[in-house]
Amino acid sequence: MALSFDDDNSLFNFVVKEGNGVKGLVEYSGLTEVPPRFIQPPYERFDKQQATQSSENMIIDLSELDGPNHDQVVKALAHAAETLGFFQVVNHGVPLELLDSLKTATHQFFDQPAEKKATYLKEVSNNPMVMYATSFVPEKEKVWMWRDFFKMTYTNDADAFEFWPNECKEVVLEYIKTSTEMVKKLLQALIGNPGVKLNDSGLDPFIGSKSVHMIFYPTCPNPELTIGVKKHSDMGTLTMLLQDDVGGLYVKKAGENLSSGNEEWVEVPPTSGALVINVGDVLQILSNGKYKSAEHIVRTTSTASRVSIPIFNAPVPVAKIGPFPELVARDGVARYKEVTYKEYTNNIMQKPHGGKMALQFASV
Ligand SMILES: O=C(O)CCC(=O)C(=O)O
Repeated sequence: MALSFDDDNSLFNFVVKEGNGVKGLVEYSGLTEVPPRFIQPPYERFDKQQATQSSENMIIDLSELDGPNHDQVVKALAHAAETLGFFQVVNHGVPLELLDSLKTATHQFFDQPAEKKATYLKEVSNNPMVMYATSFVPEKEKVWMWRDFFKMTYTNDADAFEFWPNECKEVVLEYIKTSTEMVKKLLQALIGNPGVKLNDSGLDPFIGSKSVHMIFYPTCPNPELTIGVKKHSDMGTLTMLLQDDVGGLYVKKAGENLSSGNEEWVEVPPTSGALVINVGDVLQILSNGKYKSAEHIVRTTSTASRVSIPIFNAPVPVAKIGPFPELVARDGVARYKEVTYKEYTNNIMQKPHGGKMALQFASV
């Protein structure tokens, strides 16, 4: 008997509990309309006609960071972090073949049968280092996002070797290893620009928690009604993201008077060989508001499925997050109070995913 996906219970069982995900739903007897559970209220939807191309060049060549053009590159990084909060980097030191292998590994992971993926469900795996899920927290969300994801938490290489899936652990570990160098350089440049001196070990507490997500956005029969990821800013320090050539990531232009419904969105265009970088809430706090953790959104499309692979670089839970004293002295005011990262994330987890409301928790 065919399943009816208008019934919330059978939808939950099929998509979440049995591990079919949104991908399985699309593949099941050729879905022509999304079930009501995926229909977003109008204020959460996204119309790509309203988005624009950025008038600025978002691509920064990092090969110049160690050469005679160092100061210009730092200026470009700081300008991007202060304005859009998003930029893309090329010549970043992460091998291009590795980027291809990561996209392939992501497709291979999601192409596995539901029974295999279901072994990584939170309730099944009993392993805090991996999690396969759909949407964000489907048990709690009234409306689901149109995506599946697989999260790998990084603590150290030995744990990753033991607990991550054989099929992708090597390639993902290499991704972390090669990108951490670059992330440290970016942070040195961004934090050093307003005059804060931190050596490598000073930076470590702010990027000591890492997780890698492999995300799959299936094709969607009703892109105008659904969303891949809702508007949100990232809570960590700096996010690095690899996207394929399908596109769908948009960033909100900063502007105090751009209210809901009146927002301006700019596409982050797929760029061969580039990695997308964005400022997280923590860097906004550390920089006393100089750098912006921009809200972003992922739309769905009916024409192609999309994969992306972000690494979320975040502080260790006990790290104290507050504006650097040098910046408070320079600005004459502390715009945020000091909280531990654990307090910050606990506050976010109690709220629905979305927007930038979490930052108010740390605001003075
Ligand atoms: O897939 C993307 O391009 C962005 C993903 C994202 O924003 C997230 O997972 O928080």
